[in-house]
Amino acid sequence: MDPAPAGTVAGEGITHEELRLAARNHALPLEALRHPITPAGLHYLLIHFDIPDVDPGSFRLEIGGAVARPMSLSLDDLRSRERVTEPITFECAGNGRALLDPRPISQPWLTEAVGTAQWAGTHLGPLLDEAEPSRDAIEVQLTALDRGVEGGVPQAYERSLPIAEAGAALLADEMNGGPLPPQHGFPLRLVVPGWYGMTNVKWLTRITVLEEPFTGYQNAVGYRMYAPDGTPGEPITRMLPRSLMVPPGVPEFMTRERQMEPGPVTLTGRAWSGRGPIERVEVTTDGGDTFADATLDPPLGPHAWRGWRLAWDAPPGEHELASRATDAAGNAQPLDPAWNLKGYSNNAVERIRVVVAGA
Ligand SMILES: Nc1nc2c(c(=O)[nH]1)N[C@H]1C(S)=C(S)[C@@H](COP(=O)(O)O)O[C@H]1N2
Ligand SMILES: [Mo]
Repeated sequence: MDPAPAGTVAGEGITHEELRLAARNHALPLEALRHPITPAGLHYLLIHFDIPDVDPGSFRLEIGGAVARPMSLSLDDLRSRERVTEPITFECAGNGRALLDPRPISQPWLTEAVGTAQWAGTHLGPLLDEAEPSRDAIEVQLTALDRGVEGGVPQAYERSLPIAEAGAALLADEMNGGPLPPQHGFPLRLVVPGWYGMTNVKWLTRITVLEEPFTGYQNAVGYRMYAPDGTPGEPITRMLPRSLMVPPGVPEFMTRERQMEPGPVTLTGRAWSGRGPIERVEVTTDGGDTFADATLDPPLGPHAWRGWRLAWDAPPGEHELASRATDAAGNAQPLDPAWNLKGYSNNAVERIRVVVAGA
């Protein structure tokens, strides 16, 4: 075969299938980290199948299974209940996947599958109490209206959640003060603070209380830490700590390498964890040889990312910047990724190359 023409790569790089997923499911542009609340159009997206077409007039949320009083609720019924609004950070469990080597073939996220919106709705806890789960209830099964085939299995998107965690979940019908956009779950979705994104079931239509563990695809097969030999391991639950930086300077179009002038600059970013409040963010400007503690902004809320900042007097030359978050439970971001077969929970630090003029 002829050599690949200059500027092209044969036999490497992402596949067209991954590219199609990446174009459907976009990430947060890193400069959008400057917004404490992510504008809806900049929030990352992950949709396994197609966005379903849902008629809000005939929509019902059914609550059934092992309960004394099954319920069927319209959107108006849900809106008449006590309302809460909260900034909540989401991150896809596959964030960081495309940085693993070898790369698990799936949605090829780099580091930016994250966003924080103001989610509003009503808590699931009081509704579940009214439905009165049986004493043997252990999980709630969450069934959505989008359907497709994954791993050869025809399915509606469905996840389960331990019933002990369900009370804190929000049945959200608003994002950033408006109705849910179609791509974010219109007319109703679940939001489970602190968990990786897959638990935030969009287009939610049925909640089934279970006395046995759910064995559906997205819990039993998907979203587990797989060993290299394909053995499914622990299920994916809460987010590990991660921090990201607003890249300073301006990017080179293709490489995104940053170019900037020498002198004082404030590096800023955001950090989050689903396992405890962020306690510390350290920043390196020399590729990890030394770290300095960033100043943390006041918290936005208990389940939202926390802003951080650090003054840097940028000297001429090439530098590698990175930030590392630690949460109150003592979990810290690793400098290098931990590999797993499906590419979940890679919270290794992000490295940003910067070229400061004047060398
Ligand atoms: N019904 C349904 N809910 C879903 C999904 C889906 O494909 N279908 N994707 C999940 C995944 S993997 C993630 S990361 C989040 C993404 O939420 P967002 O697109 O609103 O950011 O939604 C979750 N809820
Ligand atoms: Mo996800």
